[in-house]
Amino acid sequence: MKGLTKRWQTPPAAPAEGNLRHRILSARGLIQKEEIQAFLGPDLKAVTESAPLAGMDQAADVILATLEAKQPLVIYGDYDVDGITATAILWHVFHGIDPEASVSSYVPHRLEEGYGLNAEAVRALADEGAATIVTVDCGVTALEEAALARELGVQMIITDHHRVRDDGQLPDAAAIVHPSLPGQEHDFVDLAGAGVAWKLALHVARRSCGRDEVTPKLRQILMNGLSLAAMGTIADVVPLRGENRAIAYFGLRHMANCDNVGLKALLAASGSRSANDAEVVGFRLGPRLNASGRMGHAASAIELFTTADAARSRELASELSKLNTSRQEVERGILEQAREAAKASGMTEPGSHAIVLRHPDWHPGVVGIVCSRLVEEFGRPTILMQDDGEVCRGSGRSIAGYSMHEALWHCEDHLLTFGGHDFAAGMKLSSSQFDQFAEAMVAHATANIPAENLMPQLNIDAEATRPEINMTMVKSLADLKPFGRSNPAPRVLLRDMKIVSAKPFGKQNNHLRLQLESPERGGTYLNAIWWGKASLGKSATNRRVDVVGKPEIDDYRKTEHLVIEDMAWLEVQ
Ligand SMILES: [Mn+2]
Repeated sequence: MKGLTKRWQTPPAAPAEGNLRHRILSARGLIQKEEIQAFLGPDLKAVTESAPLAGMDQAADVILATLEAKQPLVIYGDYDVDGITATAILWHVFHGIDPEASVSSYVPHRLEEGYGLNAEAVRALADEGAATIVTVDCGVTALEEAALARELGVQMIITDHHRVRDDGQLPDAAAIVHPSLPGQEHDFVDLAGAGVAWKLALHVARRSCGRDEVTPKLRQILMNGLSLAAMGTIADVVPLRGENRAIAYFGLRHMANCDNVGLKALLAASGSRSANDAEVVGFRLGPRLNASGRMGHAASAIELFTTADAARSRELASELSKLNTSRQEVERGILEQAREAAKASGMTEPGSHAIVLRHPDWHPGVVGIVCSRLVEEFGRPTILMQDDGEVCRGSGRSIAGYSMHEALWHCEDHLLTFGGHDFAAGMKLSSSQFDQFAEAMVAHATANIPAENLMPQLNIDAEATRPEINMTMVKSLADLKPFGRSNPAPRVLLRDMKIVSAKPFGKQNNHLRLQLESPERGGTYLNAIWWGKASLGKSATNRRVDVVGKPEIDDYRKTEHLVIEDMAWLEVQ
């Protein structure tokens, strides 16, 4: 089915029995009573009582021995939210086990060093006397760096959740803690780096106590860490099911009581008192933390979560907010230029199924976010790069059903380095190769993406009737939170609604407020809003439509309403 702006994916054939919430759960594969109960009422035991991850015992041996011998231990992190929170989780638990322990952290510079373990950093840490390096959110493909660490006499413990190398080779480390090592898969393989770090932290804490029941102090540290793990899990966009759902659910719930001064300062700086919603992490906290890596150095985000000094934490939180504001400004500038350039290049026309552009002034730490916006706007995979005259550096984002990573493999002759996955990737190439690269990418995308796939897909959970969208039902849908990947906010289809009124609203009058009448033409109108669609305006009034949206509570009016995502005209005018 086709709407005005998206392809609709309606729920499979026979609609399930029961009320709207039941039908939504059933569309998401939750059918048995026990499954539904477990989903609606998560249990942290799913995380704390499941089998240990591969490598955890060996890792705990090395870590506890290092702490006991008071030898320097370095946590080697990453500059995104997942890596930042994972670093802070281990830092606090190790310090909790021994406040005198020599535990520090290292995070590579996003633009200068790039992602993952690098030899120069390993060498520098070894020179400074590190006895043990514990990676988080990286390292599982770092064969050479692990070999170097061994040569330098540093014990390397790798904790990661990224895919292992295609050839199956693993680094020669003292321990590898990972949820999906071939042949040693954990019951739940989709943990984020912060989830892996939290489970290791719990295991080490238990081992240090000699039993499963840890001390009250360590318990508090672990609960605070769970709030950090929730942030990493949500920000890394891993599926919010199974153990991840429990981590996100309990970590968000604990956030209001979390006594990490940095997290408190960050909540205050972002104008949120707590973060009971995954959206607060996605839209407020996450971007501020990521801004450190993109615009400055992620070390300041790690300091935020590890300092005990409240004044310093406020200073850091406000610094992150400023970096985020300048990131937004830079992003706006690139977006305007890139949008114009994309149109001018003809890459948004039929017959060109990808956008590949470069510019000398585009900030390589920000282009990835702009790619996402262009993908949304033009429905095409997009690559944007900064060209410094010699080398082009940039990022790409793709659409469902087209692997950016595979596309880059196809164009590897033109590339110096690249890495990533299906939806997102980073790459570097010599400026002289740019034109050939762009041509090859656009040709590959055009040949491999059917034209109809350029329209983004909208997955619908269930059909609903007007009376089903009521306060009681909408409130009960909140039990499905936290929403995120693999558990999005429920989306329903209402058929044959009549638009009774449609008026622009908002500061810039760019949104649309509507009233919809049900096919029975009785009962109360359904209030609805459609963000950014004021242009549809009066022409919509009196028309009949099928409409897709998310039932929500209008906080201001204290009633249920539908946040519209798309509609389809039922008759031609
Ligand atoms: Mn990660």
